[in-house]
Amino acid sequence: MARVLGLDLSTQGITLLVVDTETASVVCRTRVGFGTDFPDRGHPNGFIPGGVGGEVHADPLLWVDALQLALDRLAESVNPASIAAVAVSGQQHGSVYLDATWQAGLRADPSRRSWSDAVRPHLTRPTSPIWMDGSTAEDCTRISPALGGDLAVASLTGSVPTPRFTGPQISRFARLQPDAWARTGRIHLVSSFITSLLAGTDAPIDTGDGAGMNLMDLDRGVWSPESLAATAPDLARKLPRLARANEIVGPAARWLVMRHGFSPGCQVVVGSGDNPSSLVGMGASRPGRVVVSLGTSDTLFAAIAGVRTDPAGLGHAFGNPMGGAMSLVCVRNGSLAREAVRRELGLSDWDAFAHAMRSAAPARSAVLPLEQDEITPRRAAGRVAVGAPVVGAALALAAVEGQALNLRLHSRWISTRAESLLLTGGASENDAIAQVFADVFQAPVSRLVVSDSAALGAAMRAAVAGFNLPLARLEASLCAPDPGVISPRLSLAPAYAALEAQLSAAFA
Ligand code: ADP
Ligand code: XUL
Repeated sequence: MARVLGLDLSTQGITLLVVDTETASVVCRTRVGFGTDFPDRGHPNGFIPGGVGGEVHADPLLWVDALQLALDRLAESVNPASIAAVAVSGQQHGSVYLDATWQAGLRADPSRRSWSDAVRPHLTRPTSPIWMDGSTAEDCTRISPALGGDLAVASLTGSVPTPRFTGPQISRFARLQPDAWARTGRIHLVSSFITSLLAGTDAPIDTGDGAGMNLMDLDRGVWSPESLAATAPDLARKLPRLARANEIVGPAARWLVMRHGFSPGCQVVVGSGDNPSSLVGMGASRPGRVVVSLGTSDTLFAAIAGVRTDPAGLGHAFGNPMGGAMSLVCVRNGSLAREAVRRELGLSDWDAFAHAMRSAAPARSAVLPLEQDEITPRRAAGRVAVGAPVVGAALALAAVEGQALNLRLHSRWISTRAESLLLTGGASENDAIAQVFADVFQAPVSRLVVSDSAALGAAMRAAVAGFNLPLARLEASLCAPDPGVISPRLSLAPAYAALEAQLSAAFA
């Protein structure tokens, strides 16, 4: 019996899913929260609080320690030696900066030191900028003209120069810390960094996650020499190679074998980003299905035939791990903004939040709660309110309506009509929130029986790459929809169309 492991390192934690490939079923789920399991580290939501000038960084050593804890927890319920292949999904855009000898650290004797002790001396930048970072506006402005302007960058790389993307992040680091830049020999994305640890060797970056850097020629799936030259000196030498998402990186690292009980024959498959992985885990890697993920960020994505870019410069095209491309819209103020509204209303849990939502009249008003500066649309923190004034606990409904309308408005460029919406991410289990997405998009909303779509997609990639298993067979059992479909209330369509128009006007 072959088992595969999907590992998702997201903003707030790590989720592991073990899938039995014969029965195509999930046999184990394990989770470690960066804030909940490591309260002493002071990063309650997985990133370092209090960054200035738009900086949002995380501690890569916390990721490494959490990885070891997650693997220890896994071993409490599953024999790790039964796992035949593993693949990683990582929060996109985050980057780790290492010296040229870091591979020696990967090969250090696992019986003597922890994984983080082995990595620490090789970090040339102690912290990692993540997708929430907005500190690189100046770098985006520098990169753009050298490549013929924003739209030329979008048609080359899939996105206009975007502050959270890794290229602008690299540009800022090289500009402001030239000595540390000179010491840097390798830059990894979160997905390729964790994959490197698991394989004990320097792993490539897949074209799904690589597209989130403003450095890759999206059509050809290779690093763009012009983008590299416009970003930072000597960059080509510091990047791993690019690979297709079904490549095997190698067998399990000595660490996995000696410390965590994996079989030396376990194959490590190339990693990918959390959104590309989630596309696979939702059974949506062929065009026709639209996914909304309500996690720390709220995203909407779909596989597309051919590459399409957002003329407004806010949406993105990434590589689809199963071939072709995907479109994506990402809103920064997702779950943490909903949590802030919940706190403000003094609602003790999500049931109370859902009750407040159901007690208010729908489609009267919309409030976009921007706790942090927003990226879609680009707007400073604050609230944008349209429609009737909102009083008291009605804010719970109006805020979710504002978020759904904003996602609808900014995904129109994808021009794939959502015949139905597939919902995933932490907030998707909330029926009241799911109802708002059904009503605003005027489409039935389904969720899958397995809710950890990014970890599931990684496990499915491990099964396809490791055992050549047909994707359709895995999808048929693992991506089964939950029977509880939520239908849209058709009578609300005109009122939501009017609110969407008002929101659009408020952004103009
Ligand atoms: P990420 O993958 O970005 O780390 P998740 O998809 O795991 O995030 O989602 C985590 C978020 O889900 C939490 O921050 C929490 O606000 C939200 N969440 C969890 N359960 C619910 C619920 N029942 N209703 C609304 N939000 C929820
Ligand atoms: C996508 C994005 C986020 C991160 C974190 O472009 O920035 O969705 O992948 O989940």
